[in-house]
Amino acid sequence: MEKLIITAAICGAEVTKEQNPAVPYTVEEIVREAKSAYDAGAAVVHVHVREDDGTPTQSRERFRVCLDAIRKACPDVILIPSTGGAVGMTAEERLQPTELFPEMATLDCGTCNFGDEVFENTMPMMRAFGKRMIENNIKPEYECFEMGHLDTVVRMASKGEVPGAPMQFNFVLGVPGCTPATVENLVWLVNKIPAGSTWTATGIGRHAFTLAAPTIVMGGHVRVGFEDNLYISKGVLAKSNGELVEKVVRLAKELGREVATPAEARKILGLKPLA
Ligand code: KMH
Ligand code: ZN
Repeated sequence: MEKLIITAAICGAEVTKEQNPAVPYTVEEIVREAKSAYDAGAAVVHVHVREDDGTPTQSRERFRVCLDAIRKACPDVILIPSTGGAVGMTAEERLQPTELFPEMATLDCGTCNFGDEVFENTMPMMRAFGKRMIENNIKPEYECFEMGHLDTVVRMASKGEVPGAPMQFNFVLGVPGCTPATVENLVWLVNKIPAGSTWTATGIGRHAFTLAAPTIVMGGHVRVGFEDNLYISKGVLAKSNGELVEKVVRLAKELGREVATPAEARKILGLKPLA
C-alpha cells in the first residue's frame, strides 16, 4: 500500500485559546505548532492565519510572513494555505494566499451549513477559485463537506473550470450540519473518486481518530490538528498538534502502514520535487 501522508491542520479559523491554550495565533506560535507536527511525522501543513489577538484573516502579507517562517523551520514541508478562510469572508478576501503562488491550496466544493452558520461557496465563487488556481499553477486540495460536493467538483473538472487529474480530495466529515463521519459515508465517497485521484479524510471532533483508523486501512491519507479537534483522548486536551500527529503515526504503525516523508508525499500527490 502507498505510504501514508499525514496533514496537520494546525490552527483553523474558528478554534480559540479559551478552548485550548495551545491554539496558535501569532507567527511564532504558528511556527511552533507547524514544527511540532512536522517533527512528529506530518508531511503537509494546512495553514490558516490569525491576527495576534486570534482574529482570523486572509491577509496576503500575514500569509507571506507565516508561510516563509514555517518553511524556514520545516524546509521541505508541503504547505496548503486555506482559501476557505472563515465563514462570512468574501471570495476576493479568501483568494489572497493564491497571490503567493503556493504549490497547493484548498478549494471548497460547495455551500453548506457550518454549525449555526452558512459557509458560502457558490458555483460562480468556485469557478473564480478554479480559474485562479489554473492561472497560478496551484494544485487544489478539494474540500468536500457534503456528499454532493464531490460530484460537483468532478463535473467542474471535466469542463475545465477547476484543475483536473490527478485530483486530491479531502473528505471533511462530521462538521455539524454536514455529512456525518461514518465509515459508510467515507466508503461511498471513496468509491466515487476518479481513477488516479488521491484522498485524505478528516474526522471532526471526537471522530478525528475513529475516522483515521479506517482511512489508514483503506489506503487514504489522514488529516488531524487543532482546526478539527482539540483533544488527544476523551476529555483530555492535546498539548500540541505534534501530539495529535504522533497518535496517527502510532495507529499507522500498529496497522502496518508506513508514513510518507514530504518528498514521498510530493510524489504521491503529483507535485514537482523540490529543486
Ligand atoms: N474555516 C472554514 C469555514 C478551508 O480551509 O478551505 C473553512 C475551512 C476550509 O477551513
Ligand atoms: Zn481550513
